[in-house]
Amino acid sequence: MLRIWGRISSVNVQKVVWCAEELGIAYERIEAGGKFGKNDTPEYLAMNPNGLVPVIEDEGFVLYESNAIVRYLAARAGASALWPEDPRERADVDRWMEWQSTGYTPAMGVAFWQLVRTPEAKRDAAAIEESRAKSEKLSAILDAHLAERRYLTGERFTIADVVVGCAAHRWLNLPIDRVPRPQLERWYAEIAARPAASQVAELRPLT
Ligand SMILES: N[C@@H](CCC(=O)N[C@@H](CS)C(=O)NCC(=O)O)C(=O)O
Repeated sequence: MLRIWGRISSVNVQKVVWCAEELGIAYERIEAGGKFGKNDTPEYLAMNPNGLVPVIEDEGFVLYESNAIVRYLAARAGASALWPEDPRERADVDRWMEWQSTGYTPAMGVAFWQLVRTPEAKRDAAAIEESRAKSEKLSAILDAHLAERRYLTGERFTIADVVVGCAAHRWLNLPIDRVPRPQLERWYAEIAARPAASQVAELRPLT
């Protein structure tokens, strides 16, 4: 059976769990990272020398990096609807996955850590504001893009919606003032209502 190491409060673990649920893949999730620790043990570092979650093990095949795992699971299930085979359609999905991992999630990372994981007395207001402003700029791009289509890459739900959806979940639940983004919120409400998203969507407040 597929094994997933990682705490469900991790945005990167959420992507993998959501994807496995979408694909109907049976899995066992093992708590690791954060308050659960384990990710600094020699056994864990042998699977992922970065000591980060998630990691999967699938019949002896070990893989880390959440977006690579999500792609692997879609390919393993032969789920071309979730990760299209047509080169241009696939590139569009991949583009949004890159946008999430290199842009959107890093932009909101500081605000998340400051507001959710740092005691109020130790917070850095300027750093939060910088992170908020960057996240708003990217949220505006997402909102405008979603005004033209139901899902990120068109009329079909794909793994791009899973990974950007996890980042949007984090942004839309941060205790921070946000500019209303009707299209982003409309899209997020639709994908968060999918049964496969329940473990992600139920995480309120963020932990
Ligand atoms: N690029 C990696 C990033 C993984 C990552 O940063 N994981 C964080 C949680 S979101 C982590 O392991 N933090 C340490 C911990 O939870 O103990 C991925 O996408 O898998």
